[in-house]
Amino acid sequence: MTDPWQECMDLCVEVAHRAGKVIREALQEDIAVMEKSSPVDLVTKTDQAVEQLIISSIKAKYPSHSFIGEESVAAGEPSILTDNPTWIIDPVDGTTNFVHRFPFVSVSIGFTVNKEVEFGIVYSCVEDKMYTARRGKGAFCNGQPIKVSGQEDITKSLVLTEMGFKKDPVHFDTLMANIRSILSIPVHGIRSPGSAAVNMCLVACGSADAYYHIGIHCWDMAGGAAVVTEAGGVIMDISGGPFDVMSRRLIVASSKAIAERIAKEVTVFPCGRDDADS
Ligand code: LIP
Repeated sequence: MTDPWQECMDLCVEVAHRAGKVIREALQEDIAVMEKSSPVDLVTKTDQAVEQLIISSIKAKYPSHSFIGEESVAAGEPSILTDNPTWIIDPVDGTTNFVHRFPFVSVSIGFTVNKEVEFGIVYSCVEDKMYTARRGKGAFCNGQPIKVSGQEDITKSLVLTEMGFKKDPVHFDTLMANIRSILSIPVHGIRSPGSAAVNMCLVACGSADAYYHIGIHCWDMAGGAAVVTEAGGVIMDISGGPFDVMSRRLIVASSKAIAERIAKEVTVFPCGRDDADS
């Protein structure tokens, strides 16, 4: 029996490669920077053009599918996840990195059916690393199998997190207090590469042992969720409950022990949901 979604995944990889080429070419030009929700929430014409390229290429073959794209939502489209086959797209994950030519910039695409992630791809296009994962069939980087570090001792772990955009006192003070709590365990270190999707893939390939974040979006997480899960990683809500791709928060880790310890240490602050207005 043919796998109905493999053809979609093959198209996804081909389109992501084309999108990555557009991003790399844009890095050679001047970059006009625009602001979204704040002076540190950036967007560029490349974000918008790449999302248009991805959605139009997929829609041409699958017109009945649904799409949730970061820049489409920013332009007023709803971000509602239904049972319909849905493509969840971040055209340039790590836009601030892109603007500064900091080399962690990725195209992130997750594909869901009945609200379950069937496959995910994250193309770290400056590094030219294509991470792919199909549900139940393993995770790969440029076609080579990848797996998490398997680290279970948090005192021997490298942890990733991000600073996000919100700088109001509640978010900022809690975010900094959480970093202090994690560092005080102690852990070997904390890093903030600046792309949620790349962060999840760094855990998936064993280059880091955990990543936690409150305040990102479904388009940052959907692609990497498949990659880290299929690489043998653990993915859960920041509270320790089940992961919810619309919840704007997550923990991924090399083991349940590390994920659960982070859930215990971190104080959660409210960040809304992607489907809150639906
Ligand atoms: C970014 C995330 C990053 C986070 C930023 C932003 P974008 O996504 O990948 O981890 O720190 O606040 O959310 O906006 O570049 O697609």
